[in-house]
Amino acid sequence: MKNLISTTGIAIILAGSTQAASAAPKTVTLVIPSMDCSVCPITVKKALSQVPGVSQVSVSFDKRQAIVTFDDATTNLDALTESTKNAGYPSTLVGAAN
Ligand SMILES: [Cu+2]
Repeated sequence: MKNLISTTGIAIILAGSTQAASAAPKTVTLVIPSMDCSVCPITVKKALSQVPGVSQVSVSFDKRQAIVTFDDATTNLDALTESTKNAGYPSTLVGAAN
């Protein structure tokens, strides 16, 4: 049983690294209506940047939008929206590129 667990663990690690090597970066635009002053985008950007797998974040206060580039093998849309929600700014997807 112990053997089975450690073998499975190694298999997961190997599968993870293979995926990461071949993953294409994905870019999504999130709309964040609750940003109400010019400091809000800084908080939102910080929250999104801290999600593992996120490589680029651009937040527009004028448009109430955040454009996020991330590695879809490492993270996903739910993790992004969760991070802004936890920072106090619920967000939703407006469009996806790639
Ligand atoms: Cu603000």
